[in-house]
Amino acid sequence: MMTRYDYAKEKYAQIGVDTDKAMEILKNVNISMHCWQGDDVTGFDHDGPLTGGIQATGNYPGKATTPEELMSDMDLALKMIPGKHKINLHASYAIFEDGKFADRDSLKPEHFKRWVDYAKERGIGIDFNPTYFSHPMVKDGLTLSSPDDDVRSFWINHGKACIKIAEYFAEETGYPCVMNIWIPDGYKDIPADRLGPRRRFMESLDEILSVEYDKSKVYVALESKVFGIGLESYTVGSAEFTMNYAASRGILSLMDNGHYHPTEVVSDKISSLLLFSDKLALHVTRPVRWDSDHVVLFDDETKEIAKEIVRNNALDRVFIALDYFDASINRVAAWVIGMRNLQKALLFALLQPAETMRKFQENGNMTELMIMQEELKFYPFSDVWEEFCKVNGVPSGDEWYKEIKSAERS
Ligand code: RNT
Ligand code: ZN
Repeated sequence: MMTRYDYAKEKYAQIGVDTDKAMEILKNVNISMHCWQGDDVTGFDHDGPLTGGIQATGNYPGKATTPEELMSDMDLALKMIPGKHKINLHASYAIFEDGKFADRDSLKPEHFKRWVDYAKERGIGIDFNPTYFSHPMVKDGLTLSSPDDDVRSFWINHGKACIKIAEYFAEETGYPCVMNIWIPDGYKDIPADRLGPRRRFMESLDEILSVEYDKSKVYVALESKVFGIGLESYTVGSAEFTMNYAASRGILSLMDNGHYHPTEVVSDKISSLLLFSDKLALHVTRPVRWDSDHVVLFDDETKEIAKEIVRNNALDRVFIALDYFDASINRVAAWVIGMRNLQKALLFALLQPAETMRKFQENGNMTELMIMQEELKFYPFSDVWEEFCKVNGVPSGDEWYKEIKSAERS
């Protein structure tokens, strides 16, 4: 008897799409799962509030409060996500054994040894982020662009320390480490000087990057932003700043799809970046009316981003990470939903007859292109997804939630 998958396979084969091949490719795409969804971006190195113009809202019970809890929550999530992935850490998730605290400017690889052990036991890589927020040395909302020499040098030292930690991650795990720099710096109201802070940011970054590191193991990225809460009028690390900086210094641009004006889309930016740089990095999120960092869904823009990566043959040039923090629903489920949705979007993209569609466009046959695009929405995509889950040993449908629900921390 034909299974649903057999039927889907045949249906896709009729338009020249090989479903087995698509699943094989998807299996090897790793997505970087952000640790900060598990504890509302809190970390283990401070008691203060989340600052930097970002916010996690909601008070669903069961937030992880210790490294053990966070690690076991991440394990539970990873168990429900097909394939092998990476984890993405922030410097604020340093683990201080025996109460031996180190401030951000003096963090050492040893403060991340437990994370390395975690990754090695699971055979996965680690990406990293210096943490330029939630700290008393963020003065007047400024870090690397501050006019105060002490503030700037504290944060420059933080950046340098993080490069060394990123290198340690790469060396220990055997996987390259993407180290993404994002600073919240900006002003709530109209500044008198827009150039000065940006010049200081540029010089601070140059100093951080003067540290020697192995460029085949550590990929430094720079993330732009449009505005933050309380920092609405001016953002030092704007899109123009970060893209020009990254291009001129040979580091990666990181685009977060919550960091643009609401009608601007990252999916349209990817091809331009790919023409001018070898690699780029993404934070995939879901901005609802603003940079709200909602859980990633299987929605149009996520699909469009995935299509751009797949169609441009760039799965090995784009580092994909998730970035959202929803405290209003089960946090483990939030990870699973977002990771699986991104995978679904990639699979959806892999199941398109890209060449046929490109020819329609080149021949000016936009009518047939539209028909094809619409038809594809009704192809038996879900049967291929189910099969993908099955062959990768994870529950399909919403089955996965049962175990997570029963593991809920009271
Ligand atoms: C903030 C940026 C940044 C953070 C994380 C926690 O707007 O998106 O990437 O969300 O580093
Ligand atoms: Zn981001």
